Amino acid sequence: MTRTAQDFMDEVSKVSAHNYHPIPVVIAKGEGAWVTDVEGKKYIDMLSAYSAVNQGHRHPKIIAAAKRQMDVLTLTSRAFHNDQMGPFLAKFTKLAGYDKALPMNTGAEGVETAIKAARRWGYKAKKVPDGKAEIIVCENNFHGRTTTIVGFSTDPLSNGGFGPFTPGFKIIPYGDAKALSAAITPNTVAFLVEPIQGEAGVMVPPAGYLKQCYEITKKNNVLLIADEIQTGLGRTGRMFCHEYDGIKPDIVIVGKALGGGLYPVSAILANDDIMNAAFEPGNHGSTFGGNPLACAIASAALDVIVDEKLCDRSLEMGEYFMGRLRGIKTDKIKEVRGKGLLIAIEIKKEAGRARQYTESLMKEGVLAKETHETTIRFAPPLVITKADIDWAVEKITTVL
Ligand code: IF1
Repeated sequence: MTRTAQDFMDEVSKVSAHNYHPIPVVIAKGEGAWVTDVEGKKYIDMLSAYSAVNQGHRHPKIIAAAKRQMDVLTLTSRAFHNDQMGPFLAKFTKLAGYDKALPMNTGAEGVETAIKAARRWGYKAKKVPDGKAEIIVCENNFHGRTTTIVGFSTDPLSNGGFGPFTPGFKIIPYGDAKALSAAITPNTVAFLVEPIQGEAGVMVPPAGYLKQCYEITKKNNVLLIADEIQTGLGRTGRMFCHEYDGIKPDIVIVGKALGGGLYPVSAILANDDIMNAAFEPGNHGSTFGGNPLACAIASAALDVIVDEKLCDRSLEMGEYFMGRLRGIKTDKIKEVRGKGLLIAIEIKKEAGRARQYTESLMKEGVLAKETHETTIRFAPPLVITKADIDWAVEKITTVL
């Protein structure tokens, strides 16, 4: 007897920890911007695994690169060199405009790597007294799930009961450059910020915010660390969202779509002054970070973004999509906001809860994910077509 979606969900409920409350769909296949469930129903993917599938599901060039590499070499650890890491990092650093990159696996590891880099730089280059380094972060941040990272989260759901936490973090309001100025002390080594806060509800800061922050950090010999894990690699209509502010953060953290939708690959980018101050043989690493399979996949993932002009496409399709959403005639929408293909509909409080809408959308064949009570987020693969968007807007209109 074939198993129904309900059978799969019941099984997960029994054998898996209950650390998620997924939309009740069981996906079995994906291609481009579309996925198919175990019962053969097709859906448009309006989440892209939180921007990890920017290139679309199973992009043929990325799959081919992975298969090629799997047939020759997959893992060596960093105890030995492999022939894929150098070429990948050369391509990546040239594209991003930094001297060096340090590859890891998940986004949270990338963030941890940036925190370690900033602290070491602070002690060695800025001469902060030992053990006193401070890093400034923002309210409603989301940077990952490690104990250090959730320790500076302001979301009780993320860190409740997981303490004690790592000291050395100071929290300021997001989007407020004056608050950054006021929070800096002689021991501040870095300001860690998302160019757009994703999990907080696609919160786009005031225009020029990052530029102001950059100027403040430069004046005070503080590093600006941009967490571009969700906003990077074309998602917001540029390769990196910080390009809108015409700045170059001291450290950029990249993840998600760097793995081309099939493998966890993250990295930090920085110039020699920081990388050389921070790292020496033995003080940081990862068994899987920089492995040849990851590097072959990430290299192809970058090629697809460049060759298929996915940044321009994201900008163009994002503007079209946002325009169409703003044109929906309904009294339920409070605001449509976003940049590129990172978009949110804020529904009015009296219109119910976002979750009702994402579940109704699922029944109509549109997979989106709510965040908090009143925000529905839309972040489709950047390869999405205008026809796909039109199809989705029709369903979204029906639901709203
Ligand atoms: C989950 C959220 C999104 C991130 C930024 C670092 C990380 C993330 C800006 C850590 C990860 C993911 C985690 C995933 C859901 C998703 C998410 F809702 F939780 F907040 F995208 F909005 N910096 N975000 O967005 O990267 O270690 O996960 O690779 O279920 O926890 P990771």
